[in-house]
Amino acid sequence: MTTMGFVLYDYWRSSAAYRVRIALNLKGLSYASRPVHLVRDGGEQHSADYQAINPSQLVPSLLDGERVVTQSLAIMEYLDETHPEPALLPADARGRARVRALAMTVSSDAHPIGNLRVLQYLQSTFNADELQRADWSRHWIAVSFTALETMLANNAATGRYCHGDVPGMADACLVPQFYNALRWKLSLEPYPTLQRIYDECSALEAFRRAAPEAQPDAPAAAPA
Ligand SMILES: N[C@@H](CCC(=O)N[C@@H](CS)C(=O)NCC(=O)O)C(=O)O
Repeated sequence: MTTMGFVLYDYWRSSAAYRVRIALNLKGLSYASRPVHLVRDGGEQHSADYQAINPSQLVPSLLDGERVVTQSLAIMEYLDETHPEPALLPADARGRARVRALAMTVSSDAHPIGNLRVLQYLQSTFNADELQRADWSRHWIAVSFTALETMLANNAATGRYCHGDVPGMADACLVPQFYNALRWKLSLEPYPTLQRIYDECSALEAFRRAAPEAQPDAPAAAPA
């Protein structure tokens, strides 16, 4: 089904926005992308206009008509409740708890400490240089990836994707974080299950269209 009326405040390299792009694509929901440049002019997320939409000064924000929904996980659950098919969460409570736990290992544990504003604060307040900031990012992604690898490997509920054979909310969180890991050149050898699921997802059109380099605001030659 295709529904008009969604506007996504987006940034090509935002992994939280990337999650929502995947979710919208998986559901076949069309949307208009409204890029918020996170770096130019000190970051458009800090402008008064954008703060009126999202006081957290973070992307993504989703406009559904007049209604603003923020927080990527809340947005994905909102989409799932308003457009149930295909589902991003399993039908059973235990399955939903597992998928949310996988998703939150990315969104609550790994992602916030590697966010742009954290890296900027490390630089401005503690003089952390580029190599130190890259080390920081790799370290915290590795901590969460170690947990995720254990949660996913040898678990009967893991299938072709994070939960069974249908891609869903956990995959929409894993893939963007895996993209971040590639960007920071984290060694991925210790995470064969994550790599396998990333490869499976990357073969799907919904994920390919959501990829940073496929976004309208991506620079022509996207930086590494
Ligand atoms: N918990 C939020 C996190 C959103 C977030 O951190 N977005 C990043 C981009 S991935 C951002 O806007 N960063 C801007 C900044 O750090 O100033 C969500 O899941 O939506």
